[in-house]
Amino acid sequence: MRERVVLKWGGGLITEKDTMKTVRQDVLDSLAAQLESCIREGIDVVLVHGAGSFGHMKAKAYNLADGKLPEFKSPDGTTQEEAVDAVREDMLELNQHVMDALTKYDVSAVSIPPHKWARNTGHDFEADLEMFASVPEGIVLVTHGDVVDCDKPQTFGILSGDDIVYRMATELPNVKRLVFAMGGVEGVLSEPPTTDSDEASLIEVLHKEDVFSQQHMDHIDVTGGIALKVERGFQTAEHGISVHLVSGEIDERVMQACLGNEVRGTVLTL
Ligand code: IP8
Repeated sequence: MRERVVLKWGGGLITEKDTMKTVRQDVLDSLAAQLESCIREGIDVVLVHGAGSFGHMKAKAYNLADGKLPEFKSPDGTTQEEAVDAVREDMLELNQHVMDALTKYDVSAVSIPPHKWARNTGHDFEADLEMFASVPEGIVLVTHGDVVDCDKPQTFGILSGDDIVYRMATELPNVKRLVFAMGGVEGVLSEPPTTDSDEASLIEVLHKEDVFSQQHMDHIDVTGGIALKVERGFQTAEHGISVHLVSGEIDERVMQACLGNEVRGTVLTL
């Protein structure tokens, strides 16, 4: 049986995070080419991508992460239900860019949006991941962060790709590695990348008990930023799976990490 790797392409990597619905085509092309090399090297990849500016901005504007708010009124008159549909559409659009990039590099892939197979949010969301285990060798299974239906009274909520990768990595057979490809950073930094201090340095090996200061950009990001990746990463590592956070913008680091080669980034260690 071929080794399996679960790979997350961060939304902040594949989109311009501050510009509504803008993809970074050069980055998508490079990531797709690296993924193709991985398949050629004989590993199977499950790909989960984030939302970036195709999800977080509208989700924030219409408070979708908090679920149904009976008193909610938006300045433009859009209801939360309309916003749920709009964000799902936008995510399908981003997913299409991802699928097109994969096709361009001859990668065969199938995609299923979480609002069709998952319910509720957080790492214990409800889903039967069995169906994903039967994807044939060499075919990349693709999914992404999404707005999913939730039990009442919440009714809907945001399911992050970071929660999905944890479940895929720990429930699908033969997963050896989880790789987070990120934009703007080379891994986990000792200081937030936005501070003026020169102190921010890459933590190459992050131990579970290590503390690091992290500024969560919650004015943009409705899910958990780097802190959620690290938390889900350690939960994954507890199942004996290696977890690596790397830059998706430099050289072929994502490919190297997926192949299990040593590469600059952050490795999580229990
Ligand atoms: O970017 C968030 O997914 P993430 C999904 O993987 C939406 O955390 C729709 C904001």
